[in-house]
Amino acid sequence: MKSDLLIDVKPGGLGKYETFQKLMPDRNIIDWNDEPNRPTDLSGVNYAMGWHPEKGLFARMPDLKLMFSVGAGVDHMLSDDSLPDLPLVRFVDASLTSRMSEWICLQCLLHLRQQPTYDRQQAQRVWRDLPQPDAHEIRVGIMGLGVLGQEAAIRLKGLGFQVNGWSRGKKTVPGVNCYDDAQLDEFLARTDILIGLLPYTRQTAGIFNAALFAKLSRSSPIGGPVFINAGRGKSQVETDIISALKSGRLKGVSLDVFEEEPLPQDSPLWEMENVVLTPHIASVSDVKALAAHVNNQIERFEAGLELQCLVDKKAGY
Ligand code: NDP
Ligand code: OXD
Repeated sequence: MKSDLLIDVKPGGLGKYETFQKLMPDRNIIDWNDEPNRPTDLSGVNYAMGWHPEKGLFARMPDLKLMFSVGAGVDHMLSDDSLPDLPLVRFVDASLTSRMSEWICLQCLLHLRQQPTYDRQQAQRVWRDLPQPDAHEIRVGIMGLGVLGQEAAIRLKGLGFQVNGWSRGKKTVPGVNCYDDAQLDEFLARTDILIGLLPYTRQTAGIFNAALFAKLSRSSPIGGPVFINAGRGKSQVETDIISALKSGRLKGVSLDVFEEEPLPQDSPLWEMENVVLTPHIASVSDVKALAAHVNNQIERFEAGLELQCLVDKKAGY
């Protein structure tokens, strides 16, 4: 039997550790969610994977060599002060990237085609058409031009939108106007639909706030700026989003992530106009792809090869 892999994923998160066992029959897979059968001694565990894992859990594994995040984001792991100083591998995969691009394109098209208004009209049996700009008149600005942001940019280009992107270091993406850290104001002034695909770090905490919304272009052909966020909820200030929607500073929003998840029942966002909410499902990790990715990285590690998708823990993503 090869060394243990411990999986700490709450039910409703992944919950299918059997997929891992099937792919790695000669490894002892510990399902940390199976409380009655949890081992007390965690020696022998060389690999551990989590999604919002119990704080302090990874520090209890004296033989741990490699850590995995179930998702692309790792803020849920790095927030554990006791996390061992070991390599951390995040999830990067074609299905995850594709799912995110689908969600982003869907939201951009919903706002371009004014679907929230037509939904309201349908509920009231109102037959009324609205002026309709074309995609090529709309400038979409993506904050976070990483794996997910770059693919979304390319797909949005394919739909005819003008696409701009902003990241810490300047990127080169065909057909996309790329801006770096120092050019945020310039980037925002040219944005009609703003997309958040940033990781949650000290630098990005609360970045989507009233001051930032005030810098967005005021000449959007769809009647005002739209904010779409699928990065992390703690990068947005929801009270500022609500005020901006009320004042008309924002025309609409689509949010998949929230400061607190699940979104509290008493949040005004639930009932506001031009607000599209989804429960952190923009891009869910596919369990088979995840198991293959983890297995592949463990095999690389054991063969002495370089690991892929390593997190820069200092940068926080
Ligand atoms: P990457 O690490 O590939 O990309 C992150 C991007 O953000 C990079 O372009 C990076 O800049 C940029 N960035 C980070 N910090 C800053 C900063 N302070 N200022 C400017 N730019 C910054 O991540 P992914 O694209 O794979 O994923 C992005 C995030 O999406 C994840 O961290 C996660 O939070 C979220 N996510 C949400 C999902 C959902 O279902 N809602 C699903 C999957 C992911 P640079 O390129 O210069 O390093
Ligand atoms: C992720 C997520 O980070 O689903 O992968 O949020």
